[in-house]
Amino acid sequence: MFGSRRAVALSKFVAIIAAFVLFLHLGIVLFSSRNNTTGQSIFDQWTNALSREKAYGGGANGEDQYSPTGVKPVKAALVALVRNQDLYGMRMTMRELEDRWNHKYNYPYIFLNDKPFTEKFKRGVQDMTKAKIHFGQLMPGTWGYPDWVDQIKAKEERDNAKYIKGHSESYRFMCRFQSGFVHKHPLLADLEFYWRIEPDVNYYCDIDYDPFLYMKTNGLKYGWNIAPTEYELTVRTLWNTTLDFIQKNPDLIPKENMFDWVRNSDGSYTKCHFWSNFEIVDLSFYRGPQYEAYFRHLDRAGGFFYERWGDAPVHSLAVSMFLKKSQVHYFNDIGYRHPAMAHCPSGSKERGKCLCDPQQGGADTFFCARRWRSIS
Ligand SMILES: Nc1nc2c(ncn2[C@@H]2O[C@H](COP(=O)(O)OP(=O)(O)OP(=O)(O)O)[C@@H](O)[C@H]2O)c(=O)[nH]1
Ligand SMILES: [Mg+2]
Repeated sequence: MFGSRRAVALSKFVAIIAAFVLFLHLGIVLFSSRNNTTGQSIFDQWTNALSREKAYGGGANGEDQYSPTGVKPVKAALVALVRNQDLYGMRMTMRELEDRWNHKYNYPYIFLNDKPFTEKFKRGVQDMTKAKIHFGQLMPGTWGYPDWVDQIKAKEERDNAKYIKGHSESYRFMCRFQSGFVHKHPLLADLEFYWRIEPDVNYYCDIDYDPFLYMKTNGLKYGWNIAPTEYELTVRTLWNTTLDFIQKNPDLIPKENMFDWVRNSDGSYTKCHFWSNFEIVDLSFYRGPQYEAYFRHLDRAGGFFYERWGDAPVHSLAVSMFLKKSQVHYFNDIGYRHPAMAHCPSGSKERGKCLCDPQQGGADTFFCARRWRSIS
């Protein structure tokens, strides 16, 4: 009896020692083994992954994921000017952006408003993301009329306007703010890039990379997705006011630019513009002296009120005057819809990552998208 108990204890002891030796051996093999492609030991890869996580703020799975509160590789945010009543439209946009992209990247949101945000709005949007959200009101003087604008003339234009949003005063304040001031808001002061978002838009496709990082790494200044033509009645004098700016400021216009995108061969305006409800921009472009001088020139002319100049044509004319085509990126891979127009990337069906039918998108066949492809 006693002898067999000793035998059992001895065999247990031997089994434990064997397991320990085996474990030790496996450990040595693993830590010293070399990976065929990188030449790094698994130990090296593991410590590198840890330090990458640290740089990106502690993302769980390496460089493609960043923690909600941590430092990101690009100082960037998703930015919207928005009203309290746009809560549910904004939640829809956020849901799609989070599902397709930002749940892995956790870039912060910045919401701006000409009125104080309600608690309901703040809670309602925060429910949609684990990323940080910053809420801000507009700086004085950035919403409304500059003192040189004749408000009676502006009202006459609104009363007689026969074009979309023509009767709206606040829409004009919005366009002027987005053209001249959003990039100067203190909440954006530390940002290198912004991605403008709007309520009620769709993001159809998984985005498996960081577009901010892509733009920064490739020296890109402006990213777009849909490019329609502008309604003539809203920009009656914008082209001539822009030509006047060019004539008065030849030193600000670089030799190499993409002005042929907006200028027809007979010198007239193509009215092509990047639809700015989606845009990813290196903010140093809007903050720079060329853009600032152009905005001031336009603002003085009063066309935000005497017509209904939109921030989209204003941004686009600036991009065309001041940037080279190689600094501007067509985010052809981002499936996107803002009411009235949609872009569904071709090949998305094969990739199986989009909730749209490439046949029904259509935006990459628009005149301005084709013209974009044709200019050098
Ligand atoms: N705070 C604030 N935001 C506004 C105001 N007007 C428009 N916005 C926001 O500015 C952005 C553009 O306004 P929209 O009304 O979407 O303009 P749009 O895209 O030309 O027109 P839609 O086809 O109606 O979408 C949206 O994010 C709006 O929420 C306003 O008076 N106050
Ligand atoms: Mg909109």
